Amino acid sequence: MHEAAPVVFITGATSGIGLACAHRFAQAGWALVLTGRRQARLEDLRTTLEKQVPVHTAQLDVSDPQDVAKVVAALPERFQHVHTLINNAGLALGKGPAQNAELDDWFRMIDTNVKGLVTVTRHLLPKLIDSGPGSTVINLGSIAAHTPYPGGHIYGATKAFVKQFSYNLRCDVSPHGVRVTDLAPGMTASEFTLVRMKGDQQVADSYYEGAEPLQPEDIAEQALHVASLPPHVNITCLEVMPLCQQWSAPTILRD
Ligand code: NDP
Ligand code: 8X3
Repeated sequence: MHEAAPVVFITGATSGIGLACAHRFAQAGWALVLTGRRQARLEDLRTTLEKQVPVHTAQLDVSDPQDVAKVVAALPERFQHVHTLINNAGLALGKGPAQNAELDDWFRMIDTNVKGLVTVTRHLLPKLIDSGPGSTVINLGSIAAHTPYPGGHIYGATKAFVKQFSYNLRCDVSPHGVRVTDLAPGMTASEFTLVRMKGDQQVADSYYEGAEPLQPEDIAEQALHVASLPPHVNITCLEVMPLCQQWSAPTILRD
Protein backbone atom coordinates (compact mmCIF):
# COMPACT_ATOMS: atom_id res chain seq x y z
CA MET A 1 0.00 0.00 0.00
CA HIS A 2 1.16 3.56 -0.63
CA GLU A 3 2.61 5.30 2.40
CA ALA A 4 0.23 8.27 2.42
CA ALA A 5 -3.40 7.57 3.32
CA PRO A 6 -4.74 5.11 0.73
CA VAL A 7 -7.08 6.36 -1.97
CA VAL A 8 -10.59 5.05 -2.54
CA PHE A 9 -12.41 5.87 -5.79
CA ILE A 10 -16.19 5.73 -5.38
CA THR A 11 -18.76 5.90 -8.17
CA GLY A 12 -22.24 7.09 -7.24
CA ALA A 13 -21.02 8.85 -4.10
CA THR A 14 -23.91 11.31 -4.07
CA SER A 15 -26.50 9.07 -2.43
CA GLY A 16 -27.21 5.89 -0.48
CA ILE A 17 -24.46 3.28 -0.25
CA GLY A 18 -21.85 5.35 -2.13
CA LEU A 19 -22.47 8.35 0.12
CA ALA A 20 -22.21 6.18 3.23
CA CYS A 21 -18.93 4.73 1.90
CA ALA A 22 -17.57 8.25 1.44
CA HIS A 23 -18.30 9.09 5.07
CA ARG A 24 -17.09 5.75 6.46
CA PHE A 25 -13.80 5.72 4.52
CA ALA A 26 -13.21 9.38 5.50
CA GLN A 27 -13.73 8.45 9.14
CA ALA A 28 -11.11 5.71 8.68
CA GLY A 29 -8.65 8.27 7.25
CA TRP A 30 -8.71 7.34 3.54
CA ALA A 31 -8.23 9.91 0.78
CA LEU A 32 -11.36 10.13 -1.36
CA VAL A 33 -12.17 10.39 -5.04
CA LEU A 34 -15.90 11.03 -5.11
CA THR A 35 -17.87 10.87 -8.34
CA GLY A 36 -21.47 11.08 -9.48
CA ARG A 37 -23.64 13.09 -11.83
CA ARG A 38 -25.07 15.55 -9.30
CA GLN A 39 -22.44 18.26 -9.00
CA ALA A 40 -24.10 20.21 -6.16
CA ARG A 41 -24.08 17.14 -3.95
CA LEU A 42 -20.42 16.49 -4.76
CA GLU A 43 -19.58 20.08 -3.77
CA ASP A 44 -21.42 19.72 -0.45
CA LEU A 45 -19.62 16.46 0.22
CA ARG A 46 -16.25 17.95 -0.49
CA THR A 47 -16.94 20.90 1.81
CA THR A 48 -17.87 18.51 4.61
CA LEU A 49 -15.25 15.81 4.19
CA GLU A 50 -12.16 17.78 3.22
CA LYS A 51 -12.03 18.96 6.83
CA GLN A 52 -11.08 15.34 7.62
CA VAL A 53 -9.17 13.92 4.64
CA PRO A 54 -7.92 14.82 1.13
CA VAL A 55 -10.91 14.86 -1.24
CA HIS A 56 -11.11 15.08 -5.02
CA THR A 57 -14.52 15.28 -6.65
CA ALA A 58 -15.40 14.80 -10.30
CA GLN A 59 -18.74 14.92 -12.04
CA LEU A 60 -19.01 11.60 -13.81
CA ASP A 61 -21.67 9.74 -15.74
CA VAL A 62 -20.30 6.19 -15.80
CA SER A 63 -22.38 5.34 -18.86
CA ASP A 64 -20.34 7.83 -20.92
CA PRO A 65 -17.01 6.17 -21.83
CA GLN A 66 -15.40 9.48 -22.80
CA ASP A 67 -16.39 11.01 -19.48
CA VAL A 68 -14.79 8.07 -17.65
CA ALA A 69 -11.56 8.36 -19.64
CA LYS A 70 -11.43 12.12 -18.98
CA VAL A 71 -12.01 11.84 -15.24
CA VAL A 72 -9.40 9.11 -14.78
CA ALA A 73 -6.84 10.98 -16.91
CA ALA A 74 -7.42 14.16 -14.88
CA LEU A 75 -6.82 12.61 -11.44
CA PRO A 76 -4.48 14.90 -9.50
CA GLU A 77 -1.10 13.47 -8.48
CA ARG A 78 -2.20 12.90 -4.87
CA PHE A 79 -5.04 10.64 -6.06
CA GLN A 80 -3.18 8.65 -8.73
CA HIS A 81 -2.48 5.58 -6.57
CA VAL A 82 -5.99 4.17 -6.31
CA HIS A 83 -6.00 1.39 -3.73
CA THR A 84 -9.70 0.61 -3.75
CA LEU A 85 -12.34 1.10 -6.41
CA ILE A 86 -15.96 0.91 -5.28
CA ASN A 87 -18.07 0.36 -8.36
CA ASN A 88 -21.30 1.44 -6.73
CA ALA A 89 -23.13 3.58 -9.31
CA GLY A 90 -26.18 1.68 -10.44
CA LEU A 91 -29.92 1.72 -10.72
CA ALA A 92 -33.10 -0.15 -11.42
CA LEU A 93 -35.84 1.37 -13.54
CA GLY A 94 -39.39 0.05 -13.39
CA LYS A 95 -40.82 -3.00 -11.68
CA GLY A 96 -43.62 -3.93 -14.07
CA PRO A 97 -43.64 -7.07 -16.23
CA ALA A 98 -41.08 -7.40 -19.02
CA GLN A 99 -43.75 -7.26 -21.69
CA ASN A 100 -44.73 -3.73 -20.58
CA ALA A 101 -41.23 -2.42 -19.94
CA GLU A 102 -39.70 0.58 -21.66
CA LEU A 103 -36.79 -0.58 -23.79
CA ASP A 104 -35.01 2.69 -22.93
CA ASP A 105 -35.12 1.74 -19.24
CA TRP A 106 -33.52 -1.60 -20.06
CA PHE A 107 -30.78 0.09 -22.06
CA ARG A 108 -30.08 2.59 -19.25
CA MET A 109 -29.71 -0.23 -16.70
CA ILE A 110 -27.32 -2.08 -19.00
CA ASP A 111 -25.41 1.12 -19.85
CA THR A 112 -24.98 2.00 -16.17
CA ASN A 113 -24.77 -1.28 -14.25
CA VAL A 114 -22.85 -3.26 -16.87
CA LYS A 115 -21.13 -0.99 -19.40
CA GLY A 116 -20.45 1.77 -16.88
CA LEU A 117 -19.01 -0.61 -14.32
CA VAL A 118 -16.69 -2.31 -16.79
CA THR A 119 -15.56 0.99 -18.30
CA VAL A 120 -14.55 2.45 -14.93
CA THR A 121 -12.87 -0.83 -14.00
CA ARG A 122 -10.88 -1.04 -17.22
CA HIS A 123 -9.61 2.52 -16.89
CA LEU A 124 -8.55 2.10 -13.27
CA LEU A 125 -7.01 -1.38 -13.46
CA PRO A 126 -3.49 -0.12 -14.29
CA LYS A 127 -3.60 2.18 -11.27
CA LEU A 128 -4.89 -0.60 -9.00
CA ILE A 129 -2.16 -2.96 -10.17
CA ASP A 130 0.38 -0.18 -9.72
CA SER A 131 -0.82 0.33 -6.14
CA GLY A 132 0.43 -3.13 -5.30
CA PRO A 133 -0.74 -5.96 -3.05
CA GLY A 134 -4.01 -5.38 -1.23
CA SER A 135 -5.58 -3.22 -3.94
CA THR A 136 -9.26 -3.98 -4.16
CA VAL A 137 -12.17 -3.75 -6.56
CA ILE A 138 -15.52 -3.83 -4.80
CA ASN A 139 -18.41 -4.29 -7.19
CA LEU A 140 -21.92 -3.66 -5.92
CA GLY A 141 -23.89 -6.73 -6.87
CA SER A 142 -27.22 -7.71 -5.38
CA ILE A 143 -29.24 -10.63 -4.16
CA ALA A 144 -31.21 -9.95 -7.37
CA ALA A 145 -28.30 -11.65 -9.21
CA HIS A 146 -29.68 -15.04 -8.19
CA THR A 147 -33.18 -14.41 -6.86
CA PRO A 148 -35.69 -14.08 -9.67
CA TYR A 149 -38.78 -12.00 -8.93
CA PRO A 150 -41.53 -10.54 -11.11
CA GLY A 151 -40.32 -7.26 -12.58
CA GLY A 152 -36.67 -8.11 -11.89
CA HIS A 153 -35.87 -8.86 -15.56
CA ILE A 154 -32.97 -6.66 -16.64
CA TYR A 155 -31.96 -5.35 -13.21
CA GLY A 156 -31.33 -8.85 -11.83
CA ALA A 157 -29.59 -9.83 -15.05
CA THR A 158 -27.20 -6.88 -14.79
CA LYS A 159 -26.31 -7.94 -11.25
CA ALA A 160 -25.73 -11.53 -12.37
CA PHE A 161 -23.28 -10.04 -14.85
CA VAL A 162 -21.58 -8.12 -12.04
CA LYS A 163 -21.13 -11.29 -10.03
CA GLN A 164 -19.60 -13.34 -12.86
CA PHE A 165 -17.50 -10.42 -14.08
CA SER A 166 -16.11 -10.07 -10.54
CA TYR A 167 -15.09 -13.73 -10.45
CA ASN A 168 -13.57 -13.68 -13.94
CA LEU A 169 -11.75 -10.40 -13.32
CA ARG A 170 -10.24 -11.87 -10.16
CA CYS A 171 -8.69 -14.69 -12.21
CA ASP A 172 -6.73 -12.13 -14.24
CA VAL A 173 -5.73 -9.59 -11.61
CA SER A 174 -5.08 -11.68 -8.51
CA PRO A 175 -1.58 -12.60 -9.74
CA HIS A 176 -0.92 -8.83 -9.62
CA GLY A 177 -2.08 -8.54 -6.02
CA VAL A 178 -5.51 -7.08 -6.81
CA ARG A 179 -8.52 -8.48 -4.96
CA VAL A 180 -12.05 -8.47 -6.33
CA THR A 181 -15.24 -8.67 -4.29
CA ASP A 182 -18.86 -8.95 -5.31
CA LEU A 183 -20.60 -7.11 -2.44
CA ALA A 184 -24.22 -8.13 -2.74
CA PRO A 185 -26.80 -6.42 -0.54
CA GLY A 186 -30.45 -7.19 -0.12
CA MET A 187 -33.06 -4.53 0.68
CA THR A 188 -31.26 -1.31 1.62
CA ALA A 189 -33.05 1.97 2.38
CA SER A 190 -31.76 4.59 -0.06
CA GLU A 191 -32.99 6.53 -3.09
CA PHE A 192 -32.88 3.24 -5.01
CA THR A 193 -36.64 2.57 -4.86
CA LEU A 194 -37.54 6.21 -5.53
CA VAL A 195 -35.41 6.04 -8.69
CA ARG A 196 -36.86 2.67 -9.65
CA MET A 197 -40.41 4.02 -9.22
CA LYS A 198 -39.49 7.15 -11.17
CA GLY A 199 -40.02 9.61 -8.34
CA ASP A 200 -43.20 8.12 -6.84
CA GLN A 201 -42.40 8.84 -3.18
CA GLN A 202 -45.53 7.10 -1.89
CA VAL A 203 -44.70 3.78 -3.55
CA ALA A 204 -41.07 4.12 -2.46
CA ASP A 205 -42.07 4.76 1.16
CA SER A 206 -44.57 1.91 1.21
CA TYR A 207 -41.84 -0.52 0.08
CA TYR A 208 -39.93 0.04 3.32
CA GLU A 209 -43.04 0.33 5.55
CA GLY A 210 -43.18 -2.11 8.47
CA ALA A 211 -39.77 -3.55 7.57
CA GLU A 212 -36.32 -2.94 8.98
CA PRO A 213 -34.16 -2.71 5.87
CA LEU A 214 -30.39 -2.46 5.84
CA GLN A 215 -29.07 1.08 6.03
CA PRO A 216 -26.40 2.27 3.56
CA GLU A 217 -24.03 2.53 6.55
CA ASP A 218 -24.37 -1.25 7.11
CA ILE A 219 -22.99 -1.87 3.61
CA ALA A 220 -20.32 0.83 3.90
CA GLU A 221 -19.02 -0.92 7.01
CA GLN A 222 -18.64 -4.14 5.00
CA ALA A 223 -16.90 -2.30 2.15
CA LEU A 224 -14.35 -0.83 4.56
CA HIS A 225 -13.82 -4.26 6.12
CA VAL A 226 -13.24 -5.89 2.71
CA ALA A 227 -10.75 -3.17 1.68
CA SER A 228 -8.87 -3.21 4.98
CA LEU A 229 -8.17 -6.92 5.30
CA PRO A 230 -4.58 -8.17 5.04
CA PRO A 231 -3.52 -8.31 1.36
CA HIS A 232 -3.64 -12.12 1.19
CA VAL A 233 -7.32 -12.21 2.18
CA ASN A 234 -9.88 -11.81 -0.63
CA ILE A 235 -13.57 -11.99 0.20
CA THR A 236 -14.83 -13.06 -3.20
CA CYS A 237 -18.55 -12.63 -2.51
CA LEU A 238 -20.22 -11.02 0.44
CA GLU A 239 -24.00 -11.17 0.57
CA VAL A 240 -25.80 -9.17 3.22
CA MET A 241 -29.55 -9.17 3.88
CA PRO A 242 -31.69 -7.55 6.53
CA LEU A 243 -33.11 -10.13 8.88
CA CYS A 244 -36.65 -9.20 7.80
CA GLN A 245 -36.00 -10.23 4.19
CA GLN A 246 -36.83 -13.78 3.11
CA TRP A 247 -36.43 -15.76 -0.11
CA SER A 248 -39.69 -16.83 -1.72
CA ALA A 249 -40.49 -20.44 -2.40
CA PRO A 250 -41.07 -21.21 -6.11
CA THR A 251 -44.68 -20.43 -7.01
CA ILE A 252 -46.94 -22.80 -8.95
CA LEU A 253 -49.26 -21.30 -11.54
CA ARG A 254 -52.56 -23.22 -11.41
CA ASP A 255 -55.76 -23.15 -13.50
P1 NDP B 1 -29.14 5.29 -4.71
O1 NDP B 1 -30.15 5.56 -5.76
O2 NDP B 1 -29.33 5.91 -3.36
O3 NDP B 1 -27.68 5.70 -5.24
C1 NDP B 1 -27.28 5.39 -6.54
C2 NDP B 1 -26.03 6.19 -6.89
O4 NDP B 1 -25.64 5.85 -8.21
C3 NDP B 1 -26.25 7.68 -6.84
O5 NDP B 1 -25.17 8.28 -6.17
C4 NDP B 1 -26.27 8.10 -8.30
O6 NDP B 1 -25.67 9.38 -8.39
C5 NDP B 1 -25.38 7.04 -8.91
N1 NDP B 1 -25.62 6.85 -10.34
C6 NDP B 1 -26.73 6.37 -10.97
N2 NDP B 1 -26.55 6.38 -12.30
C7 NDP B 1 -25.31 6.89 -12.52
C8 NDP B 1 -24.53 7.15 -13.67
N3 NDP B 1 -25.01 6.92 -14.92
N4 NDP B 1 -23.29 7.64 -13.52
C9 NDP B 1 -22.78 7.88 -12.30
N5 NDP B 1 -23.46 7.68 -11.17
C10 NDP B 1 -24.71 7.18 -11.29
O7 NDP B 1 -29.06 3.70 -4.60
P2 NDP B 1 -28.17 2.71 -3.69
O8 NDP B 1 -27.21 3.47 -2.88
O9 NDP B 1 -29.10 1.82 -2.99
O10 NDP B 1 -27.46 1.88 -4.82
C11 NDP B 1 -26.06 1.76 -4.93
C12 NDP B 1 -25.72 0.43 -5.60
O11 NDP B 1 -26.16 -0.61 -4.75
C13 NDP B 1 -26.39 0.20 -6.95
O12 NDP B 1 -25.46 -0.43 -7.81
C14 NDP B 1 -27.54 -0.73 -6.61
O13 NDP B 1 -27.90 -1.54 -7.72
C15 NDP B 1 -26.91 -1.55 -5.51
N6 NDP B 1 -27.85 -2.23 -4.62
C16 NDP B 1 -28.82 -1.52 -3.96
C17 NDP B 1 -29.71 -2.20 -3.14
C18 NDP B 1 -30.82 -1.50 -2.43
O14 NDP B 1 -31.76 -2.21 -1.97
N7 NDP B 1 -30.80 -0.20 -2.28
C19 NDP B 1 -29.59 -3.64 -2.93
C20 NDP B 1 -28.57 -4.26 -3.72
C21 NDP B 1 -27.73 -3.57 -4.49
P3 NDP B 1 -26.07 10.52 -9.42
O15 NDP B 1 -27.54 10.45 -9.63
O16 NDP B 1 -25.60 11.78 -8.76
O17 NDP B 1 -25.27 10.23 -10.64
C1 8X3 C 1 -31.76 -4.37 -4.97
C2 8X3 C 1 -32.31 -5.50 -4.18
O1 8X3 C 1 -34.17 -7.16 -3.97
O2 8X3 C 1 -34.78 -4.89 -4.57
O3 8X3 C 1 -30.59 -4.79 -5.60
O4 8X3 C 1 -33.73 -6.33 -6.18
S1 8X3 C 1 -33.81 -5.98 -4.77
